[in-house]
Amino acid sequence: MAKKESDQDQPSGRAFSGVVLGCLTIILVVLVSAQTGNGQKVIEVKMVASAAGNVYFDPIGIHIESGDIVRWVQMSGYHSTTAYHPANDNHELRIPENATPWNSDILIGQYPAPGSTFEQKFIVEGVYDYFCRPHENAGMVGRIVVGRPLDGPGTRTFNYAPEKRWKPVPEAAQKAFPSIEEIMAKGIVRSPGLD
Ligand SMILES: [Cu+2]
Repeated sequence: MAKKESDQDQPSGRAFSGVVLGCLTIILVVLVSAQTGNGQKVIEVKMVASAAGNVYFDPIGIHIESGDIVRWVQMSGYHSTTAYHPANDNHELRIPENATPWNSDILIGQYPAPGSTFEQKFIVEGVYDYFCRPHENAGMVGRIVVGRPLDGPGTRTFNYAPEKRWKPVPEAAQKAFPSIEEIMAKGIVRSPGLD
């Protein structure tokens, strides 16, 4: 009799785990579609080298929400989008402590050619400063606020930790950043170098 019971248990056990698996799959599908269907946005930032010789990111400052994606689009000239982070040539840390640094390296194409865009998803709240590798000294930088600015590396003064011997942010770049207050007030700050 004991054997018969266990024989009966096994199929119902399988059926139960099948139901659980089915429910999990449905929950997973709902979660994924909610993430891509709702809320999550793609915000574009142009990378420009103008005929007049100006190089800039436009917008230069954006306020986004956690989970949003930023897509950089190389319109003219050749640029990179590179986070201020020691992992990138020992540059000063100017993104949240536990955020992932990014570096596109110099993009190889101009929009709409392949290799003309780079995307990064932002999760951790805070302020993110980034630069263009070939044009950092010309002040080609940008700033992203994800959610609330909070208190992190991107909210500190430049060269806040000289003992770390990070590569300092060049003066032209320091002057180019829009303020966090302006980004929070406007949501989008256009590049002043527009032409
Ligand atoms: Cu550039």
